[in-house]
Amino acid sequence: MKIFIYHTPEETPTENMPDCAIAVDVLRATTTMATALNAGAEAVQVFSDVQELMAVSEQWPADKRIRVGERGGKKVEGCDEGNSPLNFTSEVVKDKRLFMTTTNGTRCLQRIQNAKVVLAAALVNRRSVVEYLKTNKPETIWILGSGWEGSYSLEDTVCAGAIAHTLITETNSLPDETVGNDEVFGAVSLYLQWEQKLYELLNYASHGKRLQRLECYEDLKYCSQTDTLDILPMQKEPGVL
Ligand code: 3SL
Repeated sequence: MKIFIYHTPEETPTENMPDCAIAVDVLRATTTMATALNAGAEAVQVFSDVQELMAVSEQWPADKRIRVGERGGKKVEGCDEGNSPLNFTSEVVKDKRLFMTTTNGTRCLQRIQNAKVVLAAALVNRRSVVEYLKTNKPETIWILGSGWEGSYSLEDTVCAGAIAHTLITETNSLPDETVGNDEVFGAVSLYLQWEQKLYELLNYASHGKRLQRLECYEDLKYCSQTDTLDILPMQKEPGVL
């Protein structure tokens, strides 16, 4: 296995897709996807564009769909829900499809939709992702941070580091065998420094501060938890997990 970490979708190569590509958006898109699927959602279908989301979801039975839209941290007008993972309880999502667009996370998934296997990861489901990788041993693994509009996100890097560190240590691998780029060393070091204080780190992150300004304090707490959900969001067809 060779692990490569890319901090943003923009930095990620567009060719030679890996055996397994993993999108990370700890705050909050991939945390929300994991939460909704764990609560029994039928699927999550991602869009970069609100108009397209509205048109495609219109073809779906109204009682079986939830339109999820976020821009700048706020709910998009006309959607049923914004991007707070706390709203996606089984009462809300059971057997329904989420039609979802967010500022960065859904775009990140679209960037890698042609990889052989596409997963969505967050801190909450780190263990499930690591177990999948340990069992299936994909030859090349890309872990992508969603970032914020093209720039680096601390919370995505620490999650990428958490996945890489756990995988490397639990497979007794040597760095020369597993580390594909320098970003892996940086992300693992970040994780090792903050692993006991992830909530604090998320509050220092620039998007954490943006969510504080929007009074999403409980979301920050929820998203900073590690290994709380036993769920592996995996793409079934391009753009649908
Ligand atoms: O950028 C995204 O995809 C979102 O996760 C951002 S927010 O946390 O919903 O503001």
